[in-house]
Amino acid sequence: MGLFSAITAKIRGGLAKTREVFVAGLKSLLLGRTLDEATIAEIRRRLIEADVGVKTTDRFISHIEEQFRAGKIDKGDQVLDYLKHELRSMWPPQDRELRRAAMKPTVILVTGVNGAGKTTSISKLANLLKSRGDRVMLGACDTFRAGAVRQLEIWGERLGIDVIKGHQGGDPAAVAFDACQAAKARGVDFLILDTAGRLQTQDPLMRQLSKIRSVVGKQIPGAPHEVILVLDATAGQNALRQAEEFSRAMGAGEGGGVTGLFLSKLDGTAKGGIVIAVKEATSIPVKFVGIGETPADVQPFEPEAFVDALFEN
Ligand SMILES: Nc1nc2c(ncn2[C@@H]2O[C@H](COP(=O)(O)OP(=O)(O)O)[C@@H](O)[C@H]2O)c(=O)[nH]1
Ligand SMILES: [Mg+2]
Repeated sequence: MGLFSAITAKIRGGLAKTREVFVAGLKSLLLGRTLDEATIAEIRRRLIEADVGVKTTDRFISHIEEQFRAGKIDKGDQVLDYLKHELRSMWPPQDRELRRAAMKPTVILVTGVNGAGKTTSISKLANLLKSRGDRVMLGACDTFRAGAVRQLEIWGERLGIDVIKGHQGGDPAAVAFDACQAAKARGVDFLILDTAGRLQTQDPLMRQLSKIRSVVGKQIPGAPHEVILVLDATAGQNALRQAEEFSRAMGAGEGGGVTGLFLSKLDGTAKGGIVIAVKEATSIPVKFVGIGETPADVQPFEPEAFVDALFEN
């Protein structure tokens, strides 16, 4: 109970904008009100506006219309209860836990477009794992962007976590190789690899990512055990497209594909419905959400806590 309320309190803070704009709007529309067709149309508009996604919104709205026209519901409060209930049951007990290799180290490859929040999210993940008692190492495979290595190094210094690096402009796969060697030699539990931002349409960069994967796989059996795609929650529909296209570009199936999503910057948007749209658009589980700019601003994604944080006052 104590732990649960702590989680809820933190995610509540991160979802403040969404709650104040989207949910508060819904509540003022529905609480204590009698339902009519115009209100149902307005609910639809607000769900779409909050990035909930067309498919899910239409499913909700059809059900509400049906119930309303059949005379089974006539109050706004009943709609709110229905929405909360639907949202809570949307996520099957999916595998949201971070995978862990049978033999350490577990390798996590982090990818996404420029500015999505990869490096920041890595520091959060590293911090979280370290706080759970795991030994973590970072590999600075973003050799492309000036300052990228230094950015990761600074996080490493602050968190007391080793960072393996090469030189700027060097081969990122070579850094990945060195990082694997070091991770094995030092017996760490997790190796997290930062990579340069890329678009799923940039063939050379996607090939570079494949090369990193194959180097890592040769060094450590089954690696990378997780491929985490970082998506910027403020990017709306673009984030959804990235999820679809990255997972296609990275190849699905055994040993391939994106294994989990890190939805960053949820604190920076009033459209937290994106979490729902991502569920609608892809079968890749959201494993973490980012709710601020410091290493502590991370939450494992828990649907119950998420819905509670959205709807409770
Ligand atoms: N508000 C907020 N900002 C974030 C979050 N995650 C990352 N950022 C910011 O997004 C910007 C880009 O992050 P960075 O990690 O450098 O992105 P990268 O290019 O994908 O490595 C930085 O200014 C971060 O502070 C988050 O969860 N919330
Ligand atoms: Mg970066």
